Parts: sequence; structure tokens; C-alpha cells
Amino acid sequence: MYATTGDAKDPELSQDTDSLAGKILRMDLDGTVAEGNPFDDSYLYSYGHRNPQGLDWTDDDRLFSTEHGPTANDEINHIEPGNNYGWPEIVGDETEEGMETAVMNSGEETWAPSGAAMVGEQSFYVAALAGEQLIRFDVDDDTTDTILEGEGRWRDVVYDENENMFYVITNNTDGRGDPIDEDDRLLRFEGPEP
Ligand SMILES: [Ca+2]
Repeated sequence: MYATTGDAKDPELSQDTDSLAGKILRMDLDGTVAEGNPFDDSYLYSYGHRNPQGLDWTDDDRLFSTEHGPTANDEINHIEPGNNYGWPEIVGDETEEGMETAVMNSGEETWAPSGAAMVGEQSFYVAALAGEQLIRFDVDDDTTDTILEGEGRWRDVVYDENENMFYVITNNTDGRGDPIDEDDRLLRFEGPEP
């Protein structure tokens, strides 16, 4: 089981490997530290995160994550065990020895990427809150496409491989949206062409 934690508004904690804040954690289903984690007797799988959200794996077993940047500069990261994803030392395209630069970032825009679902080997579908759309990130070609918009804020997406269906939940009643009477809603629609 994997869990994402925010920096709890104390950015230095993200670089502190003794803190659980600003991390991606890995554990057994009973909540004990998983065997094979990169740091001895620690839940830490990766660190240097600000506000990581969604996680999923490609068919060839690469793990990707979504992360909210400080203002804009939201990120898609390729997560590998023990790596440092840079917060608060680097953001956007910045680089630093021993730190991982995001695979893609939103630059001046805001995605506020939340839950995510990987389909196949490179299509990372991400529910965007402030961005108010379902976005497909091609994690190998570094391109983005809008899949669905006009329903407000998206919180999470799940892909049902058997039925080739997406399930998406809105997040319009969280005080930051513009809800309609039916919100919040669970939507279901067809997945990509095979
Ligand atoms: Ca980062």
C-alpha cells in the first residue's frame, strides 16, 4: 500500500527523512513498514514532495505521481525508490545534483492535479481540481490532451480495464467550486479506443 503526504505547510520537513511529511510512503496492508523500502525501518519510498496526490503504474511497472506546486508549477513525477523530488529546493524545470526534476510541469498554469489512473504504458489520466478537466499526460512524449471539461473540479479518476470505462468524481462542493444541484457527482464514460 502506498500513501502520499503533504509538507504540512513546513517545507523543510519534505527534505527531512526522519519526518513522514512531504513523502510517498510504502507499507504492508496491516500498516507495518514494507520489506525492501529504500531506508532502513522506514515508511519512506521517496521524499522531497510538496503535496503529492495521485499514483499509478504503467503496464511496464513504472510509477508516476501528480503533485501540486506552490503557485502553478504543478508536477508529474516518475517515482523511483529513495529519490529526492526536490521540494522546496527546486521547482518547475530547475535542476540540482541529487534531486529529480519533474517529468512535466505546468509552468505558469495551474492544473491542481489530483487522483490519477494509468492506462497502458504511457497514458496518465489525471483529475484536475483548479484546472477543471480530465487531462491525459503522455509520460514518454511529454504531451498533454484535454479529455473532458465543463463539469467543474475533478477529484479522482479510476479506469476499469475490463469494461474500458472511466469513473470520475467531481469536487464542486468543497467551497472552491460553483456547484449545481446534482453535485457532487460520479460520472462514467468510455475509455480510449483500444
Ligand atoms: Ca518536485
